[in-house]
Amino acid sequence: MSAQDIEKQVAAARAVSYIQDGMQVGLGSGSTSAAAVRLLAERIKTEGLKIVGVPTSSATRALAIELGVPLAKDLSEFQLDLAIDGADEATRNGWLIKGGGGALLQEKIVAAAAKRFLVMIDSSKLVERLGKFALPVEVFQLGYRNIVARLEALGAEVKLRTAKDDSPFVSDEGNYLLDCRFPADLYEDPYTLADQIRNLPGVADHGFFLGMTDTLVIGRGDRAEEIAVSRAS
Ligand code: A5P
Repeated sequence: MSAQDIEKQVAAARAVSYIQDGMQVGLGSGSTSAAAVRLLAERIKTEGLKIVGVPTSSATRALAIELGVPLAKDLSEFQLDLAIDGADEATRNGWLIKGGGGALLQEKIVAAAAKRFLVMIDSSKLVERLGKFALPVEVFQLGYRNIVARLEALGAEVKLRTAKDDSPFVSDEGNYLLDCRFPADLYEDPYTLADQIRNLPGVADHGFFLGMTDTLVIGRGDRAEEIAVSRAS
């Protein structure tokens, strides 16, 4: 296991330790979340822990089913005690960039429905300022090149995300992902940039998660550190 994978594992273990009997839990996507789902499955087996999960992607759903983690049957409405998820970048005040795995739409819906949103990262993801990681913007396929032009007009360098065979990557919702690099100064006020992106017709959502995080759990070496975050930041 690489040093980064160990940190992901450590962060996932700390996050899973917060899951209690009877909870409804949002299950994130990506490799850190997959580690958490595996640890949760272990607790279900060994402790008889009873929980109901709400997955944030088809990949997490498949993993949970494979490991016997119970999932909510009705996904038309849910209130969650806790949601746990990874991130591609996080600041100390809990601003995130997510969507590196292409699951940001469901991740945001699930995080927003949780009383507590706990974000698990390895130490390399903690940044002073967002923006090193390209911001994923999920767009409808119809007229997506128009949106590329509009994002470029905002100053972004835009790359259509591709799959292994070089065809466009398609999200669980059938959308495309545009990975955007904006000029550094625009990240100083991510709320304004987020609104500008969100207001473009054809944008399904963007990977900024602002004012949503309650706790950052950071894997550092073989230890987990925690930062409590104010949602107002
Ligand atoms: C999935 O769309 C993302 O938001 C992930 O949460 C993020 O990419 C973190 O992934 P890893 O845990 O694999 O680093």
